[in-house]
Amino acid sequence: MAYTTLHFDQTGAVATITLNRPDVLNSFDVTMMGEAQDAFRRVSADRTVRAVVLTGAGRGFCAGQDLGATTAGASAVGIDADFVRQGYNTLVALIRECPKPVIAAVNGVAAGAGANVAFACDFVLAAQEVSFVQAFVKIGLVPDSGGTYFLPRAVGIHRAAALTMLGDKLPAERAEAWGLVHEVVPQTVLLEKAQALAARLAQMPTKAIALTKRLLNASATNDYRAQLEAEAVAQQEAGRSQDFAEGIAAFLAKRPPRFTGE
Ligand code: T3D
Repeated sequence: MAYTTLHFDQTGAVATITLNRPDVLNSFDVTMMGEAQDAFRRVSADRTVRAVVLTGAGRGFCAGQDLGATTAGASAVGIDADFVRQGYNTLVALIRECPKPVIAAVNGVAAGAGANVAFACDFVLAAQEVSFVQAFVKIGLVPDSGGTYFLPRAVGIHRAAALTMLGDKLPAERAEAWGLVHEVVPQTVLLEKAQALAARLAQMPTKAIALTKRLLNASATNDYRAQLEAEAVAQQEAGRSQDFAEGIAAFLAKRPPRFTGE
């Protein structure tokens, strides 16, 4: 697919997806949603990609739904649940189920679904001056894109209530203190840092990382016995990978491992 609303770049084993509708702070229209979904399907399927960076062009990361192109604007009956299912729900599932680590490099404001798409990523790096806004309530909507799932788990029910019911800006440094952001860095080095982290992850045992991500996803709903069982099954799979054999061989030979992701 040739993209018109995002840039797709692959350097070595790191893919970088850059949302590119800067005039509207990279808010989602139907085209960008389709292209973002296609890009995540592509990186998931491509064995040469072993880590992914998601960022935005210009001064925003993503301002959620393009309010000039919402289904409410296009239809007298308002928003259709299928629009959300086929759009945001699918995109968030593609990120959570991507068998590669996904890093959000939040270069500018992340609002509405844009904030929650960032929180759906495995790592969130944010520039110092960035803020996250659960903007939905300001226009009479509820949080979507997994906001009511990820936020209470990350920050607790009361902070989640304040964020989602008030819709105030959450500055990057407070988001870091609350555990929503992995690291806050100066804007000038954000992309460099995100790509360096991705390059590091891309040299690690990709299969074990994919299985770890699957376990972390499952932990939100499993009880501890079910989670122990899931770990046993995943360990069997990891323990039959070429990277496990390489990890053991490298350890015994006292040399750095050369993981291939297989
Ligand atoms: O179908 C459905 O709708 C269901 C799905 C819903 C999912 C959602 O994400 S709902 C939430 C949608 N997003 C918002 O409500 C955020 C709206 N934007 C803002 O509140 C503010 O723009 C920000 C807090 C994000 C940033 O403020 P600021 O002062 O830094 O920038 P600005 O001046 O407001 O925006 C810059 C430009 O981007 C401006 O255009 P202009 O005047 O320069 O031509 C503004 O209109 C445009 N823009 C910003 N956000 C959106 C947008 N245009 C369309 N849609 C947007 N979401």
